[in-house]
Amino acid sequence: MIERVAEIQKQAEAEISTAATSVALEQLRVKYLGRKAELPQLLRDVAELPAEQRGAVGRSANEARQTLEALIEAAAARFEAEELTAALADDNVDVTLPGSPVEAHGHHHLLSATRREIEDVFCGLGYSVVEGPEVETVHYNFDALNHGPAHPARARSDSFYIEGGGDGSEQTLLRTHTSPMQIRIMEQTPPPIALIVPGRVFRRDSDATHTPQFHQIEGLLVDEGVTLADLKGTLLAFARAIFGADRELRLRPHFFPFTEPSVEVDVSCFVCEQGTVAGGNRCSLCKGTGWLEVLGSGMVDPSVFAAVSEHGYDPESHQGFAFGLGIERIAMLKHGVPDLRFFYENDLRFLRQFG
Ligand code: 2NL
Repeated sequence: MIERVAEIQKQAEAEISTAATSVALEQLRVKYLGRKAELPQLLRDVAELPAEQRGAVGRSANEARQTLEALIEAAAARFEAEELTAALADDNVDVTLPGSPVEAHGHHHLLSATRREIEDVFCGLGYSVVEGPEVETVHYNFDALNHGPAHPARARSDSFYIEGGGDGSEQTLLRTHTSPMQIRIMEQTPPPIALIVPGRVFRRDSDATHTPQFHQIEGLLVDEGVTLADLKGTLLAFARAIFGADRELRLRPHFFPFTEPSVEVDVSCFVCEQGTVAGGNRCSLCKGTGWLEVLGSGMVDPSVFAAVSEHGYDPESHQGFAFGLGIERIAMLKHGVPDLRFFYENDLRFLRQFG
């Protein structure tokens, strides 16, 4: 029996030394040390041997088993190290190589792209971009902005009022413009200030040129010694950045509750020469006038400053200008969009033209 143990050990050692992979090695472990293998069986049978043989056979079989176990363990450790090294070499990534980014899918909606384009222009002029709440109080939306008690926009039929206000708390509504946030900023920040407020606004209106929800950007600058010339220069920079370097501006007198004087601002048409297109025909974009109305504006009315006078806004020492524009209107003019409703219908054939 002792010879048989030696034979098994010799054969196993030879096979273990030539095993080429950890899988092959595992097969050898099962073959020589597994439950059904000869050597462990031999060890189990030792108990049945005559007493004088038990010691010697048991010892040699046990030693053989331990030797083989140690050999297999050593070989397994070697394979593990080799295989890890190989896997690491395989996986070697040079993180300094340029990436291969996935191709971009989708793009901004034309209204978002236009808003960001306008934001960029005013950021370049040193303005901050600020956003505010869509549900506002009557105080911020109307009173502080010099909208008198009889102003038509206050009517239930023109604005979206939120239920409530009957318990003595202030009546709220969906903001009809983003200027309430400019009042909030003046309450928090002493002059000088320069900011624009983009955002969604709400009016009870619905036809080809009005939707109950649209997007606005309002701007406000307050400092000492600000004049209408500053307003015109600022808006000219805006008009040239958005509509082209050759644009001119025209200011027409108008009325807004929160500015005095107030002006409507036209930009010179960018598809024609003074209303006439090639061939002598009337320009269809500006209707032959040579001008496109783009926004409303003016010098901040002293009574608006009165609403924030305890925050450092004194109309004796400070002046400001403000303007409001519709993002939809700017996008329609610039890209020739014929109907406001295209912006909200989510027809991909429309949206994808502006990718
Ligand atoms: C338009 C043009 C305008 C303003 C908005 C404003 C804001 C403050 C003070 C003074 Cl906090 N004015 N905003 C000024 C002029 C025009 O919007 O077409 N609105 C109906």
